[in-house]
Amino acid sequence: GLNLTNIQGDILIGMKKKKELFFFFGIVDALAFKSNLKAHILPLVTPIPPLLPGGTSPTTALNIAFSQNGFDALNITDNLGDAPFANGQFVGASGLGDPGTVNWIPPFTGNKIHGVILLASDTIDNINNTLIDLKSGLGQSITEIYSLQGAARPPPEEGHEHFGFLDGISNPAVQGFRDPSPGQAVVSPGEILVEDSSRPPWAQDGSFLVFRQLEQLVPEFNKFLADNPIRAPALTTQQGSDLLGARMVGRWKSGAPTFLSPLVDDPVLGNDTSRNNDFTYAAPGQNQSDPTDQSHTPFSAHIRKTRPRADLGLPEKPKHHIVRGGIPYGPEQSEDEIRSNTTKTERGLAFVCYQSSIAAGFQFLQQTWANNVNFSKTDTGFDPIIGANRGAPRVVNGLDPTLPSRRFTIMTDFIVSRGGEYFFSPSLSALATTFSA
Ligand code: N7H
Repeated sequence: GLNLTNIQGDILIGMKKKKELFFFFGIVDALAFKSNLKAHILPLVTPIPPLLPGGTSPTTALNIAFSQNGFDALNITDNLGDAPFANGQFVGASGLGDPGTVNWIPPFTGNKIHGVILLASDTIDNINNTLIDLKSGLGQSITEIYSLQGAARPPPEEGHEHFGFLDGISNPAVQGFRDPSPGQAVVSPGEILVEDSSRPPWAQDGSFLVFRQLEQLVPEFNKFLADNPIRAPALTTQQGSDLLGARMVGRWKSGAPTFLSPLVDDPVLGNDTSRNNDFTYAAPGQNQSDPTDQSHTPFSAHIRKTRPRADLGLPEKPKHHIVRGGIPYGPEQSEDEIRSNTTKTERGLAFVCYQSSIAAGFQFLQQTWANNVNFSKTDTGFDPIIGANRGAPRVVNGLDPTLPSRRFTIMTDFIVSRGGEYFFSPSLSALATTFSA
């Protein structure tokens, strides 16, 4: 079985608090860092059990992860066998569809970040108090490079990302950890946690953490929907715009899947965890999905590109699952931004996901599925949400259910990558040995 007390909590369950701070640091003095880690950080690291229902979650939960440059700084020379991790995200930016690194914020350029500490709590005050302890514990052994404060949106938008859609609905269930809810993907632990014997023994129970600061141009996204409503006799203009947005994601703002509620939102369905993920894109009675049918959910829809379910045959193929644990950052839109259809203050998603292979997980989903105009069928176009064409216009097909051949050309991205890094989130026992002195 899984050694839950040895696994950092964010990996399988998420720290799930209202506020989360990402504290990015460089290591200045390796030996001092290792002894400070052992004395002051390790006791604060939150494994899975306290985060489980009925567990006693600490006021502020804490996890820590290291980049390849951090490994180098600590003189940890074992090869983790993950090429994207070894190269760092900066080198691979264009491959992910970013227009190079022109939009990257300076802290993420040049692979200068050695590690990240994730601090999650219900208030920013709690986080800041833990941060003070942490900084005094680490002293001069580190240097602070950058912090990003994430926060759940205020009610009634709590749990929704900045475009307005409920998030955190569909994550895979790891076999032997928790029972799957209907429609949830079931994956072997080795798809998320490092388990194979080709990796160093101390890497077992760890996972690769992908971090991306993804800016969302919310007023611009809303203008696109307002300008391009789906037109059908039964729909008002507003309903037509809402339908376009829902088909871009594959879910309505409430979380209801368009596959189960194709024309209007159904908030009762959206809220019902026994039904809101229970579908495969196959028509009833079919085992495989109908290769021509996108009447309910476009092949290009964000959730269909990133988890094609029956489109690749059933039972669902292993390998390309990730556990997502991001949180929004930045303020709500101002009146001025809404009026002018123009973003004036940055907001977006502090995207976090976990997998045992970045090449098979995040990188595959972004490059081979979302950015691939011929996935999962010929000429589907880009994923209209995260698909990226190095800043060039993106063609998206299948969005208009009244005319599936209608091609949309999206001139500007609604999500702008501000950069990120690849990290490894070690087990608690590895933190106590390999990373300690
Ligand atoms: Fe995505 N969005 O608001 O539109 N995502 N995503 N994502 N995403 C999902 O099912 C969003 C991003 C996946 O199992 C939902 O939990 C935004 C990246 C996967 O059926 C919504 C951003 C990658 C799933 C969004 C963003 C993924 C998923 C529905 C960036 C990987 C589950 C809620 C700002 C490369 C698919 C849910 C499944 C769901 C949005 C990024 C992947 C609403 C705004 C970079 C695998």
